[in-house]
Amino acid sequence: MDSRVSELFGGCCRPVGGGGTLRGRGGAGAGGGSKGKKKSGRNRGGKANNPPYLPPEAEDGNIEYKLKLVNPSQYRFEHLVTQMKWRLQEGRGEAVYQIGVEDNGLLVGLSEEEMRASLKTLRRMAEKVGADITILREREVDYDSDVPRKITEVLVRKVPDNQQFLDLRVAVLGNVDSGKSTLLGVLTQGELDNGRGRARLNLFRHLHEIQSGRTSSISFEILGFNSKGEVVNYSDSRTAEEICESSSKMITFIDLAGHHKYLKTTIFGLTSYCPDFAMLVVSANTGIAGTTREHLGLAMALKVPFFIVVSKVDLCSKTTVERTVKQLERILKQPGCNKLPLLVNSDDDAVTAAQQFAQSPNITPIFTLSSVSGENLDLLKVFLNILPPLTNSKEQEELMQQLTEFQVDEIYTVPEVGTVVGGTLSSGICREGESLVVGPTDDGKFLQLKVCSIQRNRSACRVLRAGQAATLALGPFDRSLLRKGMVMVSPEMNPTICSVFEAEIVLLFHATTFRKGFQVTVHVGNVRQTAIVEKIHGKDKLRTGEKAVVRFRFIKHPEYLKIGAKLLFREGVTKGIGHVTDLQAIITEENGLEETLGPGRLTF
Ligand SMILES: Nc1nc2c(ncn2[C@@H]2O[C@H](COP(=O)(O)OP(=O)(O)OP(=O)(O)O)[C@@H](O)[C@H]2O)c(=O)[nH]1
Ligand SMILES: [Mg+2]
Repeated sequence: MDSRVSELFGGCCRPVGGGGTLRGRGGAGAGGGSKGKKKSGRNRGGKANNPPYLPPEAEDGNIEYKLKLVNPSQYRFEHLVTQMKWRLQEGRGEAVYQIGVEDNGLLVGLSEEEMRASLKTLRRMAEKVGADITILREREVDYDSDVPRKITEVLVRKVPDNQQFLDLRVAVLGNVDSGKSTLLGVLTQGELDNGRGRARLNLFRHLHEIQSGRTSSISFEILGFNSKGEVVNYSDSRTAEEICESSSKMITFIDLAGHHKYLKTTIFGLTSYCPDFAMLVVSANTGIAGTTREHLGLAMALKVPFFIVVSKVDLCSKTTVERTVKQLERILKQPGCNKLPLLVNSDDDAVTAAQQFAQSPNITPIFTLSSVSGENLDLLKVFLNILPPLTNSKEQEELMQQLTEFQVDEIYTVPEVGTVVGGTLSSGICREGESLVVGPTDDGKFLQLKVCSIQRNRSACRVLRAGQAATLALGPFDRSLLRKGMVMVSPEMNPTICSVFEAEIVLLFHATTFRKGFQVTVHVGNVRQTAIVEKIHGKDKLRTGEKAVVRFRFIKHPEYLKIGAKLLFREGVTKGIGHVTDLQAIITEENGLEETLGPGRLTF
């Protein structure tokens, strides 16, 4: 992590001039057609009458180029179907086909007749693998020919089977009152806001339904898309269960608090719920204010790819909106951020944004919209519909092969159900009725328990797979033995726990100097505890921007940590980031070895 990210946390904004903002480069049509020629961007086609190109087709990933698919032989058809299965696997159930494009990226284009026949074949292929197709965009290419030729970009999405929809988590960040909850209310309920919190109220009522559920400071909202790419939300479904049943893809938004006094909870939301992406909401009329910069810094520090929504454009003039966008572009281009802003103004831009964003974490799409007038809301939906997962099926399979590990983020007592924990399955598979161990307790033990039932998105689920968030009912298990930050793992795992660990850190901001004896709140995944700085290797103090390997000791109880885990710490204005490099393992009778409670033996 670049230490210059500290500018976002504590330093001031340093404007830099120059270009670099991408304004809708178009995907299939980039550089093709009159619109494309005016645009700038990495994948641009080039001068007029020169053949426009996309980057050459990648072997892996979920994007396939096909020049044409006219009347394939049976043998070729079977081959095409196998290939589609592979592309869908790469995109965890989603693939994008560019028709009329050669493997080297040359945008050749097809006549209307050829395109019609090719799409017919594509539809047959999709049917064969149990998928639906949706046309994302069509473009004309006009170089070197009088006859108009077309490129068509098609989304292929598998119809869900057995709750196996694609599930993406998006953490929602931004200053207090920037319109986060309102935007989520509008997206998930399907009704516009009145500017006085009506959409937000809808959401609160919805929260009320799950009274025994999540805390009021972190809430979850779901937005589904069906295999045809249409929105599935509460406007036509009554329950979360119905939404899940009709969706092929589910976006779970993690609504976080904007106010500074809830920063700890907001950090917890970002570190423990493992969001795939973050959405930073900035109010057009206030611009970068309050906690915006800090939230941006958090997403950067935790390497969560983020996009930006400039909200409330109905409240101000075009000039004010432009000023806010410029302000954001400046901060994004600063050396500490090094991002390439991409302003989304059309459906075409939204498709490009989703594809480019997934390919390069440096691209930062910016939307300008209103939750009251609904302006540009559709562009955000187009983007969310196409936004691909960052891991492919193979990586997902590998995670599922590992031993079961569930992070405990929330604990509740539900009448007639008993103790319930909420959190994420970070590896393996968890089934109803499974026996696991939970810990570490204050004295470093792991306790046996049984998973009585599992719920995802408030509907029953028999099998939980790695990467999925859920609530698990533990029956009569004593709630007072549990705390946030614990893990529930397979009994055969024998997890390493520690009170003392080392981390390579960079101090992002500190008012004076950071030295031995200093106490900070450490966040590592779902672990949040005060730790004391025991040693700074090779130095006796650290200043802002400096790096070092530091030894920390948790002050209350041991924790389950992993080498390589991202770490974030803060105390007042002091902030730092890094990763865990070593653990001083505590070895107890319970994990099958000798008893050396307290500072134990080094395992490295
Ligand atoms: N005119 C207008 N008002 C909006 C828009 N979006 C939100 N608001 C209003 O702004 C106010 C604050 O919105 P919230 O959604 O509660 O803001 P928030 O970002 O969730 O705030 P915290 O949860 O406190 O961090 C509400 O009164 C909304 O009605 C918009 O696009 N246009
Ligand atoms: Mg809110």
